[in-house]
Amino acid sequence: MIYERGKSSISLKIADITTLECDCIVNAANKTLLGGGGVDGAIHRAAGPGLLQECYYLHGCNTGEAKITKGYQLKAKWVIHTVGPIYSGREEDSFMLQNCYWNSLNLAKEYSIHSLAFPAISTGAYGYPLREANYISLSSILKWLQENQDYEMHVILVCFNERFYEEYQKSFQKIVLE
Ligand code: AR6
Repeated sequence: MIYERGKSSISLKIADITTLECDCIVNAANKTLLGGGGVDGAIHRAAGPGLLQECYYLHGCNTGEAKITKGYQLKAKWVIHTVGPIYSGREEDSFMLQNCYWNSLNLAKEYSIHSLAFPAISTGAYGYPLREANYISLSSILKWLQENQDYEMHVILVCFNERFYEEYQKSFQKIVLE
């Protein structure tokens, strides 16, 4: 656990996100929402074909926005699909990445979801530098939790390996010290 206040918490976990038993997992998808590689591919494989069928009816998703489906064969009841920015080094990248976390949390609240696991959106195929991305995601999540203090929300940040875990811890220290 790296943060706990009132009804909310943030924890870090080294895991394959598809194995988690929480209300909802977030998918780092592309604009088509019709599957891909990385975490997107893993989620579709683990959820089974029902997920892709439901995704067809969503008609894609813009960068920074989020859409929800059921979890099918996953342990998680729901999947929120969000589309991170393809890293370009421009200022709008960070705005889009913040939106991914913010809009996913808003959508989760709408569906009465109380535990939500995020992968490190955009840090794989989309090339976002890990340190910058972690700082943006943590700041955005902390701001959301502070603005929604009346709502119980447990956020799990899923790290694919130890390097991600260490980088998240460093980013958190930096934010706390600011
Ligand atoms: N569990 C947790 N984290 C994972 C898993 C997993 N099973 N698999 C990968 N990661 P990426 P993006 C981490 O490339 O950068 C897809 O093709 C991985 O180490 O999955 O947002 C989509 O369809 C990395 O840190 O997503 C899009 O076209 C993070 O998840 C595109 O990739 C995100 O890596 C999206 O690119």
